[in-house]
Amino acid sequence: MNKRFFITTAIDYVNGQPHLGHAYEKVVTDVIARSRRSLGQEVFFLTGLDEHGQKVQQAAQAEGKSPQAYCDQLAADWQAFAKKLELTNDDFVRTTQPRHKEIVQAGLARVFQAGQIYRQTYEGFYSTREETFLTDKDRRPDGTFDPSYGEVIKLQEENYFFKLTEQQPWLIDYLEKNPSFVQPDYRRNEVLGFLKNNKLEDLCISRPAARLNWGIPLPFDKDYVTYVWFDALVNYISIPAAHGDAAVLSALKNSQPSTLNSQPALWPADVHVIGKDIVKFHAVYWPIMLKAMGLPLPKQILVHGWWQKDSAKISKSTGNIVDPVAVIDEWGLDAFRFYVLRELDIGPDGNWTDAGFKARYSAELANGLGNLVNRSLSMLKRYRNGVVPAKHDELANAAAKAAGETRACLQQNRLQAALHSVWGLITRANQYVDQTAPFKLAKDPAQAKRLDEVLYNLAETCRVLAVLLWPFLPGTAGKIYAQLGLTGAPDKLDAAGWGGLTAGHKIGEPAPLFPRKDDR
Ligand code: ME8
Repeated sequence: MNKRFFITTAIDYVNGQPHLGHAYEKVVTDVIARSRRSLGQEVFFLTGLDEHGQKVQQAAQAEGKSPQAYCDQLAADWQAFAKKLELTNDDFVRTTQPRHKEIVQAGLARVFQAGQIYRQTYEGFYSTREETFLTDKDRRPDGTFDPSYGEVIKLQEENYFFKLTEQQPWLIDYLEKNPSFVQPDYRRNEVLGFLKNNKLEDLCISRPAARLNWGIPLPFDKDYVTYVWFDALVNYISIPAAHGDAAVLSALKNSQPSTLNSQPALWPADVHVIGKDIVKFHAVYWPIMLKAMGLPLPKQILVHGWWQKDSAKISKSTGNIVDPVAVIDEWGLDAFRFYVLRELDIGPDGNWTDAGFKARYSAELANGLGNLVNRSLSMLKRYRNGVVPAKHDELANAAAKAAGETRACLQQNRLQAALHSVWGLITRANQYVDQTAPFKLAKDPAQAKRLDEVLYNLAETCRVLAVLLWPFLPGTAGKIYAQLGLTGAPDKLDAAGWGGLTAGHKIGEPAPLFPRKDDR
């Protein structure tokens, strides 16, 4: 059975509506998933929601709802949001689903049996707001705890702990031997620095059910629920298990391989796309958990940066937000997808400004891509009745260069660099229109052959662009294809080879792709 390219996003907390940061991560992951499909790979793209925990329990109580009813209502909004972004996810996990809970319990049972989980009394400080234990190391220089922790109380409580300390040496070794495990490099170096300079403390993985009951019961002690990360991270294997993944099922459910051969293999994941704030959980806790469960590690953790707006933190309370739905409704989905992907490489932090958004819309989408496609196809329609002339290769090299670079970038998940290359071709083709001046050639019957050549080069460049753009701007790519009178979707990179349009083919109706907006 072929292994599919398995890519995941972080699963979002259901304690509010989706914001720019969530949208960005999901779009990045979608572009990688589409790229791999375009490159000919079989893909499984997973996203979803993280629904347990104290915050959800409290928010539900405040609204007089059961936690499940509260989650169900918000999950509908988040699933609608995934559709709004035109994500091509193959499944949508909710951690309250039985298929997930079952695997969390199987994983915990396995790690417990392996002697990696123990019970101990904890005595110390506890932040109820952040649901987290604190130590003296968390104090600020003046001895107090950061106000973001809210009330910090002294607590004595028995809990279950997952052994991490003894795992530190092999993990350091693994990170050193596998440079691509955490990307970009500076994130890997941060993880290595952290591991080399700190002793890992064992991880508390439970809360007494008497205090927090909105969680998955520990299979070996029903008075406790598992807490946050042992629940959330396991989504990356629970959904493969639900789809019959042999590796996960044989590790956690002792299923016989003979009964498991009808499904595509998913685990290990090829890429976990996550934000910079949850690197430690993915690059330190998750590998140790997997090893304890007898499963191989994911191939890569790809870490993106955080968005700010107008150089300040995005925050609902201060009103400094970007509402992705409002932007999409006003400017179109592809304008949103383009801005976030073109503006920010995967890694550094980004800064959204409305002026920057409008500038890119106007220069790169309306005047760049939109203008090229619209004038190319309109001239073909006007001067040749929409019929494609004989093949000609003046822009073939430029198109091949862009296609080759784009392919190489997509193979390495370098999305911003791919867009650079594609826009190189757009700029070249727009210059070609200005240099060859087809509107002048059209006035001179002696130049008819030259006009045919120019029109072919332009129309064929538009076709190649549709193929290269499909992972990024699927709607726009589809429109270009339709305006060219081509059927199907431009969803295979192999179709980017020069010469796809044949003489005599009749194109469809040209229409503006990105209407110019008046900048008042
Ligand atoms: O952390 N810019 O959920 P979450 C870019 N449930 N990305 C951002 C961002 C911003 N301003 N704000 C948040 C959780 N994110 C856990 C994950 S995974 C097994 C469990 C990103 O809703 C953030 O970095 O707080 C994370 O990758 C994702 O949004 C979900 O964040």
